[in-house]
Amino acid sequence: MKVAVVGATGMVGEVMLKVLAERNFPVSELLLVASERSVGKKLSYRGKGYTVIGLADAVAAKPDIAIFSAGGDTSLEWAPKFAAAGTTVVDNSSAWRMDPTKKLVVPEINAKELTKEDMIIANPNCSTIQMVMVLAPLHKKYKMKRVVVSTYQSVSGTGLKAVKQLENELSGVKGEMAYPYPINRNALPHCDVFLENGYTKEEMKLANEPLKILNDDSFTITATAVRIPTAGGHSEAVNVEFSNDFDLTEVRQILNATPGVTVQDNPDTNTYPMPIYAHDKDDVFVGRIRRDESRPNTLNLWIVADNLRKGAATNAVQIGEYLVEHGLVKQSMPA
Ligand code: A2P
Ligand code: 11C
Repeated sequence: MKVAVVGATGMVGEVMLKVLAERNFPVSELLLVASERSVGKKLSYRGKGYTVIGLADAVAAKPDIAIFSAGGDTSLEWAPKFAAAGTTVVDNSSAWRMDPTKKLVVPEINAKELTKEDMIIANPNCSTIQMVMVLAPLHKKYKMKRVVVSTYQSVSGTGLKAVKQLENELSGVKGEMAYPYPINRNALPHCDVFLENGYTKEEMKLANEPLKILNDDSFTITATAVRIPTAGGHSEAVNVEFSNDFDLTEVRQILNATPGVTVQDNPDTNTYPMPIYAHDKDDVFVGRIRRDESRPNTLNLWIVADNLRKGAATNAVQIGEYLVEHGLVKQSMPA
C-alpha cells in the first residue's frame, strides 16, 4: 500500500508511525505530510529517513490510503481532495464524525459496515472509543437505557502545547499556556470548547458518537469531561443503567471475552486500571466493576486507555488494516 500519514509531525502522527511499524502494516511507499511549516523536515520510519511533504504534493501522489490527524480544518479542506483522487481517508479529527454520509468506526464493533464506497471514514474521539469498547458487549446482552460518564483526561489529548504547559509548571518555568488556568495541582471541567447548551464539545462527542457507532438511539448519555494533570491516558467513571438485570460474574466473563478489553479488577490486591499502566498499550482497561446499589439494573465501571493509542492512532490503523484485509481500498498498480 502507498500510505500517507497526514499530520506526521504531530503527537498522534508520531504514534501512528510507531503503530504502523509495530503492526507490520503493508507499507510499500510512505508519504509523510504536514503543514507548509514542516515541509523539508526529516522524519524516520523503520530506521529509514523521509522528507516531510505538503498536502498538494501528497494528493498528486495518489496514495491508496491516507490516515489524517491534522485537525478538523485540514480534514474538511483536504480529505475530499484525497477522496476525489481515489485515496481512502481515515480521519482522526471531529470533522466528519457526525456527518450522516460518513461511517464512524471502532473496528471491533462496526467495521462490518465498511464498503468500497466509503472514501472518508471517521475515527471516533478518544474518550468515546474507550467507553464504547466496554459498553458495546454489555449493551448487546443487557440493553443500555442511560449512561452517566465523568472523564479524567490527560493533557496529551489537547496536544503538544498542553504537554509543554504541564512540564513547564512542574519545573517552575514560565511559558505559553494551552489552558486558561494552571493544570498542575488542578482539575479543569473544560475539555474542548464550550457550546451554547453549556456543555463542552468533548462532552457532546461522548453523548452523541456512541449512538452512531452502535447504530442505536434507544439509550441516552450525559457527560462531564475534566482535564487533569496526567501526561497520557484518559480515565472514565461510567454509570450505566440497563433495561435488563445482570449478574456481576457474567459481566466480568463478557468483558474478559471481549477482544481489545482487559479486566483489571481485584480490590483485595488493589488491582484497578490506571493511566500509568495503560501507557503505550493498545487495550482498553476496565475495573472497579460493581453494582450501583442506589438504582436497579445499574452498573459502575472505571475505564482507562492510552488516548493516543486505542483512542487515536491504533484505532485508525486498525480501520486501515480492515480495509486492506477486506479489499476495500483501491490499490495503485506498481510502476
Ligand atoms: P505541523 O507540525 O507542520 O504544524 P498536534 O495535534 O500534535 O498539534 O499535530 C498536528 C499535526 O497536524 C501536525 O503534524 C501539524 O503539522 C499538522 N497540521 C496542522 N495544520 C496543518 C495544515 N494546515 N496542513 C497540514 N498539516 C497541518
Ligand atoms: C481531548 N478527546 O482529550 C480530546 C482530543 O475530537 O479528536 C481529541 C479531540 C478530537 O481533549
